[in-house]
Amino acid sequence: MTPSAPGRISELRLRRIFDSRGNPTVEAEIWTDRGERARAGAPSGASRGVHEVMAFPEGGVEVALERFRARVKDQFVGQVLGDQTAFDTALREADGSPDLSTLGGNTTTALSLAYALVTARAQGLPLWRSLAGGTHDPPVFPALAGNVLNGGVHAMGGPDIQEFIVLAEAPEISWAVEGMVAVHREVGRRLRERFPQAALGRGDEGGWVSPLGNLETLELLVSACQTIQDRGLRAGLSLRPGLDLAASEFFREGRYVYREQTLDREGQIGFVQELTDRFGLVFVEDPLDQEDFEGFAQLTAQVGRGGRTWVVGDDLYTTDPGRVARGMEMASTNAVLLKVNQVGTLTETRRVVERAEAAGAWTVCSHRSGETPDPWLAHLPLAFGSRGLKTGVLGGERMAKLNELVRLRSRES
Ligand code: 2PG
Ligand code: MG
Repeated sequence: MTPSAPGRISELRLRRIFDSRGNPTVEAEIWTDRGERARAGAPSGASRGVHEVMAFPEGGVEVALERFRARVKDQFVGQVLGDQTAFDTALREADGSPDLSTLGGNTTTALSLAYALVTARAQGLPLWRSLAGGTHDPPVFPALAGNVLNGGVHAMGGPDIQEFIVLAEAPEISWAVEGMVAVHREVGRRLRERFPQAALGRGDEGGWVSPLGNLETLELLVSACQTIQDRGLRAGLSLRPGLDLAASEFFREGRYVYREQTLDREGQIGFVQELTDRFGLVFVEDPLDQEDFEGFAQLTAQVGRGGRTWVVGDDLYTTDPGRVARGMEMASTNAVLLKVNQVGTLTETRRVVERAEAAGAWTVCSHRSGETPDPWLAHLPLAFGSRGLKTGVLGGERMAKLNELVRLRSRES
């Protein structure tokens, strides 16, 4: 970031908006003394890790707005653009609590992003280039992780496993999008065939919700991926299956309680390993409870070797630099999920990227189940050099990120 970037903040606003689930969240808007303006909204999770910062202070969005007026609004006027670390540090200080429970992590996330965006605008750069220090390198596009079937707390009914994912990689980013859409459609077609009379729907992230159990849902996903892969839509397009188990959501008193079975820790590790081997899963997120660094390490040693399968920590880490450092030391995972509002600022998210990178682990930037139509998420994998972007397949708020990638690609061509 260039400290000599032009301009200063002349005005900040925070307002209440609604996310894709209809829940209230916040959007920040920042103006500069040279007339630039940018705004950013913050998303919200449903399967939240216990170590995430507080999205809002006690009392919710209204209290967040009051605290913003008392602690940020006037105090931040005059700050220079172009120093993200200084801005984010000042936000942390204005909050003063370790879990951001004064301002709320969604308030700081929206402000941190609005500041990054207005800086980029002032520099005449796309967000990702600005965050990458004004680099002239061509962008490297991520693999896409798209949610094809929803379960757990993202669906009404459906399997216990939260997300049945297709991991799409292609020489052209728009081919990867097409591939994910084709798998989603194929699954829809098969569900209709199998349940001709049933009312079928979609979950919070646009994936199908079906009456099938965990294993049958996975079989359906795997077979649909194979069918579309075999169709050879585009040269070099790879469509492979994965899961976000979000296992903390069905972990009760030391056991993993599924509809069909209850497993202890060793049983769960064995079960996930078996699924991974049998179905060729390439992406396995939160296979174990969020406190089980050791269990993650056991599984990673078995299925993650050589990067065969991405073992991804989400609730395990909650984008917290300290927890990621611990996981990297223990080789708990070979990949780290990044959600800015789990930790509250871009600066701390970047710190996590550095920790993961130093350990040779990949990062995956991620949406939340309650999203806004903002496209800023699409810039983060390019800025941070992340190997993946997890942002769903269908739904306007998901497609907004995918279309932004397509736009960034066409800008380069
Ligand atoms: C997850 C996310 C996004 P939520 O668990 O990875 O898919 O869900 O936003 O509800 O935490
Ligand atoms: Mg997750």
